[in-house]
Amino acid sequence: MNTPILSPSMMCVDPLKLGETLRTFGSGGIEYLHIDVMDGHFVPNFTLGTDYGKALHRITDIPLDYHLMIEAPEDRLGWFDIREGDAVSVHAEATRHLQRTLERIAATGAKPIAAINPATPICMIEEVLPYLWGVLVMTVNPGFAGQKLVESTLDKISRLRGMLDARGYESIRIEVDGNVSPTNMRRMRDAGADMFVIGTSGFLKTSDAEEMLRGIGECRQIR
Ligand code: S6P
Ligand code: MG
Repeated sequence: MNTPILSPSMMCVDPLKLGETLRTFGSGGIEYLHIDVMDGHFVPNFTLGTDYGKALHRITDIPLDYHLMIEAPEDRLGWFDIREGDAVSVHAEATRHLQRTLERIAATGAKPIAAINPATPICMIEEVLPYLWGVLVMTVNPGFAGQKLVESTLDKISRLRGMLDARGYESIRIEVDGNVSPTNMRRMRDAGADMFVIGTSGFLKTSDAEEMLRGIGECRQIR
């Protein structure tokens, strides 16, 4: 099993405490910063824009984990400041050209991830396994923070882990996003997830640095 890694959701960070929070993430050894991009079409909301990642790249060395909840991502990758070492996820439901899009992401030096909504079956990504660094299993319907876990996604994570391992893709990461509380994180980890988006259900329920660091420590206990 891959070592668990953490990717806190930047849309859940208090924008007035951005600098302090990034320093806390640095102290906590945070591996990625999860950037939720919503277009008002694929999901019913708008969040972080194209300039946000660019700004973060100027002030931190922590790689970005772009989560593009946008239609036709293949035409819009160039709008983002994607750097080598970043991760980029695109939704299987949002593109007619998933394989091409994943190859375009890989060509930038970033790590390609295919994302699937709770109702999307894992067979949707079966043919693109050779092009993946990770699969993002949405554990809530995308669009908003603060939602409740869709319980059926736990079994889906187990089946996906089983499929990946059986086919020799043990190194493909399973990222989970939505209601990753400490309790749910344990359950998701047991099911085979190894990359965790932490938002308001986890250590981003607070903007207090010490409390946040304690929350990060709690996540690190989950091996
Ligand atoms: C949701 C988005 C997520 C949220 C995250 C919030 O559409 O993709 O990344 O920011 O799920 O976490 P929580 O703990 O509030 O569900
Ligand atoms: Mg997300």
